[in-house]
Amino acid sequence: MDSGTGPTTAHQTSSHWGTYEVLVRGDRVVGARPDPADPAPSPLVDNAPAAQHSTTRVARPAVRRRWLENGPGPDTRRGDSDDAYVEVGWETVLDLLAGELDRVRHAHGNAAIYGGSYGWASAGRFHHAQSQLHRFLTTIGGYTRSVATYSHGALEVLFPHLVGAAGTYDVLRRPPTWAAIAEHTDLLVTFGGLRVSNAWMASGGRATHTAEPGMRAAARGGTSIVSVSPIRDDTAAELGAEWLSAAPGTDTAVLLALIHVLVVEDLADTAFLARYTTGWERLRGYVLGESDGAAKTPEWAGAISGIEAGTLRDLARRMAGGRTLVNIGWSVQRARYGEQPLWAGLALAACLGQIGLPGGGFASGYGSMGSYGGGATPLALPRLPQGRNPVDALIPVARVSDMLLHPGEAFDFDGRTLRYPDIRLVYWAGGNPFHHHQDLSRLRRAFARPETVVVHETHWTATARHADIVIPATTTLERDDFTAGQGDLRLRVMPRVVPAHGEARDEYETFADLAERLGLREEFTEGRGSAEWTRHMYEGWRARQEAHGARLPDFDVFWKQGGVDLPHRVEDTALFDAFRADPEGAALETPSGRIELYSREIAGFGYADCPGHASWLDPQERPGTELAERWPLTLIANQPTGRLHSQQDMGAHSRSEKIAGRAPVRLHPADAAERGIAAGDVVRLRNDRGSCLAGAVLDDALRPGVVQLSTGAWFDPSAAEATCVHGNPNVLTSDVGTSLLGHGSTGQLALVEVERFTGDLPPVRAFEPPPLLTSATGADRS
Ligand SMILES: Nc1nc2c(c(=O)[nH]1)N[C@H]1C(S)=C(S)[C@@H](COP(=O)(O)OP(=O)(O)OC[C@H]3O[C@@H](n4cnc5c(=O)[nH]c(N)nc54)[C@H](O)[C@@H]3O)O[C@H]1N2
Ligand SMILES: Nc1nc2c(c(=O)[nH]1)N[C@H]1C(S)=C(S)[C@@H](COP(=O)(O)OP(=O)(O)OC[C@H]3O[C@@H](n4cnc5c(=O)[nH]c(N)nc54)[C@H](O)[C@@H]3O)O[C@H]1N2
Ligand SMILES: [Mo]
Repeated sequence: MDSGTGPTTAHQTSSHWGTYEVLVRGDRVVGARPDPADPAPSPLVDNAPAAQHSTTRVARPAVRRRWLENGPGPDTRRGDSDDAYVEVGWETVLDLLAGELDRVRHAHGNAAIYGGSYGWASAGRFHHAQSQLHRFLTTIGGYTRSVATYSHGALEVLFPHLVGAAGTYDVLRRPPTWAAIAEHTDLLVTFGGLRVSNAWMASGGRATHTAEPGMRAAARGGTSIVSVSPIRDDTAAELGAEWLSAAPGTDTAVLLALIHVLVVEDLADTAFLARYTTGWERLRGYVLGESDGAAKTPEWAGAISGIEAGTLRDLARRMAGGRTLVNIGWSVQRARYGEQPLWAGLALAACLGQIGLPGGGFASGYGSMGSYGGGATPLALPRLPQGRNPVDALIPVARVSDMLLHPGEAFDFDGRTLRYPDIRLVYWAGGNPFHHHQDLSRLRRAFARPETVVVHETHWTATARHADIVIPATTTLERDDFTAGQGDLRLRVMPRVVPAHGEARDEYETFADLAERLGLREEFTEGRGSAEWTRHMYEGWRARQEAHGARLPDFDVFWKQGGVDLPHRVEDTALFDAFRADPEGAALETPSGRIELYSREIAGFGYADCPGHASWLDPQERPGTELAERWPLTLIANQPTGRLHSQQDMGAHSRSEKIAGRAPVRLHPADAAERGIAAGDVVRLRNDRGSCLAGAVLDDALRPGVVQLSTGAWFDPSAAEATCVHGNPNVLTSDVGTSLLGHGSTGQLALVEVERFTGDLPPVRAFEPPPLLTSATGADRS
């Protein structure tokens, strides 16, 4: 392979960041360019060529030498950067892995296998890594799973209590469209901004990017935007938004103060509150300070958030004076007590009385995901059936370190007491916990506990380097698939354009061969190969669409024409309109049938970190606290502009943002000056949990006291100068949940100090594969 000669051809492909064209010469991807039909393509497509042929690609199955020599067992050296791997042939690795799965399930039961495997993997409906893994693990008797997401873990658990399960689904999937906002919304108040770079993304991709044009059209059409955020450029300058610079983690105080103004100025819609909500009197008493002696006035909130009391008063009046939409960005709930700003935001929208009106009310996700506000496709997309997992052990997804470190211990979750299973084998495919989880030093200790860690990867990520058995997976460019995201416009074909790298195989083939060794091949494959499965999935989906009246081409025509527009799209989604029209007939699935501003259920759980109504709970990690005397700057670890999470970090676009090869950290010029830091300096960020190097960028778009280091630089523990010499912020973040209710990730915020780095600069070795040895049994290489 690697000929790289001959004519260059262009081929359609798709990713979570959109549909684009790859340019192929011989066996190599030599370029990438946006789809000409996409009005707002993402620059991330430039990462594809280098990522596809990176030296970090996993070329052959590999087994960690110490595991191979010593057998399964806990190992504190798991993940050491000089730990060597032995490359072995496929027959060897499949025998070894099947034997190990069999040993664990028979000795300890299937609940001892952790198969949560959280992560974004790649676009593609059939070769989706988690779907493949979950189907396989279910076939062999089940696994401990994870529930909810890092994205909006607090929302997923809280909102069913407040608006019911269907209401929660609608909040995430059927908010007012950008077109409805342009037409109806006078004022969009968004907490956490409207980041254009975030809107490049949709899980499964999006045929064309509609969010950024939607935002622009709304702003042009007369919708005023107020962005409450610690960073000005969370909202594009072209939108003309008003920026209210707020201290991170203080949104609940701001929201409660806005409610306070509505109450004392008699602007709250008491008729709406009486008809559609329950618990208003309690919340009102709290806001007025009757229940705790502290009125939640704009002055009170101003002292906490740094926003002037007068500004908050004006804002509340403006909100009551027209059609207003309140958006709580997902980042705002990805912090300690993340349930509270959501609940307070919903309560504020209820006070305004516009929930269920076109372009008004509450939403959560504009500027967080490109599909949000882009319409809906209510009929399910084609999906690989995963069967029913017979094991009922589960964890909220961000409790992974707790689970591994505390087997058998009880924990509270959403009103239940559960017990952590005793995990012996961790199986990950399509995720990178050493990117996504908080407090990576703690995660390393947790990953030392299991007897065996198995990772399927395309690349030698930090997670692969914590595995005992590494299985090389193909990339999307090496297999035939098709994709669409939720609410997408088109189902599109993703053909194979280059041969597999090295000996990488499709996950489907790996799992089919493992199933065979465990006597379950037929159960896993149902007698189908990959090509039969993609056809079967498409045709089953087509039949369901046609039962609802659509006419669609058969698989061969679909494949040849490169895609098909999704039928049954809902272009004018709206939230809680049916409930508003008929609050009895279309009652919410809550105990009261209404929006719960006070939840007796939640109050009954007795959680100090999530009481019965929206409350200001002071997080330890915020400016002004005792901890802030030692760690005076607030780190915002938001989503990267250069890539999706850690994916393709070695790509051209991602690398173009780095400084001295490190992740860029933005500082306010005043904070930098105080510390003798100049633009382009390498700096070290520190707190009690760890340290990392990064490259300084000075920018007054930040609120003073705030530093921003996005996620996704590959974790690099290869030198003593810092826990990570490349700039992964998760060495600094805290592994504590939002609350006992939701246990959501709190990765967005952490207190830190930043200093100029003056020592000898250690190299970044994240993109070097680990030491690879050739096996004595390597003879069976195929
Ligand atoms: N501090 C902080 N941390 C955060 C966040 C934050 O705001 N702050 N945000 C969180 C959020 S919202 C999320 S969603 C998570 C995201 O965390 P992840 O989803 O874990 O991050 P990715 O880098 O997308 O990981 C996907 C992995 O799958 C691999 N992969 C791609 N295709 C395939 C395939 O076909 N097969 C296999 N086997 N592997 C494949 C990629 O190489 C990559 O390593 O991060 C969370 N972490
Ligand atoms: N380019 C790109 N886009 C992505 C992703 C990616 O990795 N890369 N990841 C995708 C995924 S999986 C998800 S879940 C979404 C996440 O979407 P979000 O959670 O909305 O995105 P973030 O970029 O983490 O945060 C948005 C902004 O919130 C602001 N913010 C932080 N803390 C606070 C606070 O306490 N109060 C207020 N008012 N504002 C605050 C920050 O300034 C930050 O820039 O993004 C998606 N989009
Ligand atoms: Mo996410």
